Amino acid sequence: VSFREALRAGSRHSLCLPAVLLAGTLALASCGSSSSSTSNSSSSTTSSSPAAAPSTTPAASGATQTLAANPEGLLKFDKSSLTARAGSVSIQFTNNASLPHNVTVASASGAVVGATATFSGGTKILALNLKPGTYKFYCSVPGHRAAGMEGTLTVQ
Ligand SMILES: [Cu+2]
Repeated sequence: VSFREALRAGSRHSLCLPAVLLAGTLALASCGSSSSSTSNSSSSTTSSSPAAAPSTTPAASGATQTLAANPEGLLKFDKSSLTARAGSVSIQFTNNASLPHNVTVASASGAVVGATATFSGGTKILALNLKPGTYKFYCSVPGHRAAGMEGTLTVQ
């Protein structure tokens, strides 16, 4: 085997390299889209807070659910589950982080039933009319839901 032939073999080999790299990135890219909704099975019997006498009367029928984004800017809500009665449901969402967030509510099938605007600083109320069922709430800012900004809203 002459040196020239070895060189040629070597260059042919290095020609293959970009194709291998490309295949690698393609494989990576297809891996990234495979994270579907993982339903963490937290038994939802933690919401029965001791009946603290309500000093303020909640507005009409639907009690207001409160939810807050992590004030330090972590991609988290302060709650991973909410429970409400069917009918009018209000979610009072506070975002004191400098990072803009929203709250989006979707049905079990993934259909969005309502969302707040995306904002930072302050509180917005998302008023919905919901039938009994299990819903998801999440932040629809790209990447935030995947990073953990989601939870389950159970409507009874
Ligand atoms: Cu967000």
